[in-house]
Amino acid sequence: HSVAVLGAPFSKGQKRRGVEHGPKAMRDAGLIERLSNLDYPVHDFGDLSFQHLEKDEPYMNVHFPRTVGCANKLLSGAVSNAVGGGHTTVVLGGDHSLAIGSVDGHARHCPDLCLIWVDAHADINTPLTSPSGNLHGQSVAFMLKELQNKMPELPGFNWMKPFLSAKDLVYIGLRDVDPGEHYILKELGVQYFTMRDIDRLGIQRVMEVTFDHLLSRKQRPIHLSFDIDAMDPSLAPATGTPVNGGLTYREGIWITEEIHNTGLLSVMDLVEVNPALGASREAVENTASMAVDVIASSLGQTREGSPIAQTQTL
Ligand code: DIR
Ligand code: MN
Ligand code: MN
Ligand code: MN
Repeated sequence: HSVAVLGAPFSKGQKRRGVEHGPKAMRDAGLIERLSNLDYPVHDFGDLSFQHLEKDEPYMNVHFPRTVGCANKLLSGAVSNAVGGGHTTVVLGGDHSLAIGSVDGHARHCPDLCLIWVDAHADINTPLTSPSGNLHGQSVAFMLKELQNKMPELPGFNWMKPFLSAKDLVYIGLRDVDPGEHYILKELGVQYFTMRDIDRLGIQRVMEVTFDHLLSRKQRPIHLSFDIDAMDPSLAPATGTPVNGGLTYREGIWITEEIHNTGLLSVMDLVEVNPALGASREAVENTASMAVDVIASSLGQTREGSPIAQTQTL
């Protein structure tokens, strides 16, 4: 097994500048060295370069549709190539709209994938329900087959078709869901765990039910889309839309350790680290370091240590 790292310095899925520097912040926090300590080769493919589109007027209420669509088309191809090359692939965001291309590219190679979305937000607004017009709050709506007839045709998106069923998706960490999103979640019967559910059940049970829901019929590749704002803002302050009452450090790492232990993680996104938004340098470094811990533990870094690493030093 090998790991591919792909930077996606993209920010037009929302309106705050700075999130395009997320990949650099995570690399500066030692991401590649940390992954090199695990026991497989790491290929850093660097950052993609996305096109600037001069004319990209809003369509309905949606901002930068052509720019976001075009960037996601590029990312989809890159992720599809990396997965096709046999790599477990890590996409560094960038804002969460890039999950559209990341999951699409993954699905081209692995049509039976399932999706675990760890986020304070459901990102399932349609262009019609979106209160902000930001595409990072709509990513999942572009993927779902069940929402096809609720999605207007957006300029920039004619290269893709919805590919995911609502039953193949689980949310963890929700605590800021818009009314239109709540309606969609209920109507489609999506499995989701809010922070309240985590309080009630405990994170261990939440992960058991998640895997029951997604994997009990058959083992299949997992796409983990991890928005750093799922974590409590005390741990990850440098992000665009922080919401109080998030995951503790130990809940966050439990989620990723359990996903690693399935042996099925195929692609992960780590998004919404915005180094321009920390109140201090320390706040930015803490956020990037949290993101690196989430990625490393998704890929097999353990809290109990590993026997192989130990023999090498003896
Ligand atoms: C809000 C915020 N639901 C929207 N979404 C965010 O704009 O649709 N997602 N921040 O991460
Ligand atoms: Mn290789
Ligand atoms: Mn998100
Ligand atoms: Mn979010």
